Amino acid sequence: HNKRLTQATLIGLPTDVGASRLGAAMGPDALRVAQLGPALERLGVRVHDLGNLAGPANPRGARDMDGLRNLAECLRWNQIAHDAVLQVLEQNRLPILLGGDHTLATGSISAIARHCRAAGKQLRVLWLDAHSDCNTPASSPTGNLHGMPVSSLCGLGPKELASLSGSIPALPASAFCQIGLRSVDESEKHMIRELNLEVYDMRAIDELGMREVMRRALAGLFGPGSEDIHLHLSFDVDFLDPDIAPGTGTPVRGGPTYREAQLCMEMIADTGRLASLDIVELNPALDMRNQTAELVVDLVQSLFGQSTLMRTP
Ligand code: Z70
Ligand code: MN
Ligand code: MN
Ligand code: MN
Repeated sequence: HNKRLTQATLIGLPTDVGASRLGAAMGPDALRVAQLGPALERLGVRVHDLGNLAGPANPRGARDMDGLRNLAECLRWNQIAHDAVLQVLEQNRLPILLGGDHTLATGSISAIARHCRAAGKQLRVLWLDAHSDCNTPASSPTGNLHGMPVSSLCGLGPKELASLSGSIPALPASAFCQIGLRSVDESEKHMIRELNLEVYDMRAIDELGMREVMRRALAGLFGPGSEDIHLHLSFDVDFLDPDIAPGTGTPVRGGPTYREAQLCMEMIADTGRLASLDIVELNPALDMRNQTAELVVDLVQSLFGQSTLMRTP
């Protein structure tokens, strides 16, 4: 049986400053209403909840001179995310960031990269998303910063965001693996090639099956030599098919089914290497009776080792 970190800290970051639709700011509370903490406790995880951290309101601003929306507020929220995640890692606990929009992954993964650099650990980031989130200020069609965290972390975003980890780039592009893509801007297609990002789009999932995609994505995370790898999961709720997960701001049809998503989470759990998690882009204002939050909690249980036939600790 896998030994895993059993002390987790929930960090609520209620903001939607990186998105154009309002509502992701209510994500943390919807996850609490869906009993995320107690669900993890039942699996033997000791859960501490920091509550919702405070940050700037959403000014609902227009695009600035660089074409960006709410850069100052995004930067502040990402500093808050960075500082909270770093502190939790330094306590040897597993941070679970409750977003909030996906810009927050810039702060969270910057802290994780900083922590891994200091601890001599290798970082692997699984990015589950319908989108590639690798626009730059120059390429973005929308100016929304939740479309740029991957390029920021790879050193190509707005420099205030790109420098949060104390080093540019925060991590090598080869650390990323993106799964579930089905809405990629032309500019992002170019960036995926430029960065040589490892990507499994929906076509790859259809052709290879989720099992083979995850086998490839998780290669090197099992057995001897993998102890020094920190596995981070950045889970954008719009990864899931909107038929089962309507509660998100930018749904794209043709996503993973319930069963594919469960297998994905179970295979990540099997590595025993998961050391941090972002749950982002849950929008309760667009949900139906909290079903998307409940689905996310169900999937997170699999991610933390819930299985049909194996006993829970
Ligand atoms: C588009 C952009 C995006 C999330 C939408 C969409 C980006 N590529 N990311 N929803 N999570 O605006 O850059
Ligand atoms: Mn550590
Ligand atoms: Mn995203
Ligand atoms: Mn997305």
